Amino acid sequence: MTFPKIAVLTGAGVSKGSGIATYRDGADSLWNNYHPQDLATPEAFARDPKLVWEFYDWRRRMMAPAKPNAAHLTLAEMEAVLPDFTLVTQNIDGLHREAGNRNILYLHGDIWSVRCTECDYRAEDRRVPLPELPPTCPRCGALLRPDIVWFGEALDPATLYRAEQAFSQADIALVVGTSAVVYPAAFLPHYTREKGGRIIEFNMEKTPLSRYAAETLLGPAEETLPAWWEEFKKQLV
Ligand code: BJW
Ligand code: ZN
Repeated sequence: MTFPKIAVLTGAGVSKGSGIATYRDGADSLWNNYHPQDLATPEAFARDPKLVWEFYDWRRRMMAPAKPNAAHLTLAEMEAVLPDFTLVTQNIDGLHREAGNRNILYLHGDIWSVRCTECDYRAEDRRVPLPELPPTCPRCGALLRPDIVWFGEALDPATLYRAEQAFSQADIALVVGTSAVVYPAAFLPHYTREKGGRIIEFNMEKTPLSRYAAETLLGPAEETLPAWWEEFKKQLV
């Protein structure tokens, strides 16, 4: 039997069922309450690193108790079952790793990692709260920053390349819980379609990608994704 090649792009909606606020939908979403240009840009960090770190320390406190939900667990099972499966996430919360996925491409970085603004120091740091804000580099004493990709910053080219390859080669692109407005991430599913593959979208509502999708399954991904996978698995045996 030949297994289809599957590439998955996830966004904040996949973690909504774990209690983590999304960026753009609804009154409790992050950018409805904070201006990204004040907090999630290199300019904001240069202007006021302490304020930016206070924001991320607060986010880390919100995310620390969160547990993977049924959508994350389904993606971990898919990785275990499918020989050609790539998970690409825009999320920084680490819940895919906690669910058991091992092969994850982080497009926008990881909130549990810090890196130096001057030298090449980079390390995992899961302390909540951080003892000192803003934290400084143990190697050279310069400021540390969250190891995430802010607006206007380039994504890691090797990670982006691997993601582009996976979507170009996939028979099916699953797009889960993303508003599909932030680039270059939002372009990835189009590679699959350009090569004759299908896009299947899982979201609460339609997005700019929906018109390119073979199907948009409306509803919480923690319900629709496990249900889709249960049906899909039947075709594999
Ligand atoms: C559910 C659900 C449930 C709810 N089940 N679903 C014009 C055109 C093209 C590009 C640009 C442009 N102007 C500017 C740009 C560039 C910019 C960009 O794309 N901006 C757009 C907003 C227009 N992009 C960049 O700057 C990127 N870099 C870049 O382009 O570099 C160029 C360069 C090259 C060389 C040198 C230098 C530069 C970088 C983008 C980095 C994004 N960073 C962030 C912040 C991370 C840090 C932090 O968290 O603080 O990443 S922004 C934010 O958005 C975060 C997310 O990963 C990203 C995507 O959001 P996502 O995941 O889609 O979340 P939401 O909230 O938008 O959507 C949630 C969805 O879930 C909704 O659809 C809900 O309906 C759904 N949902 N509950 C299923 N239970
Ligand atoms: Zn350093």
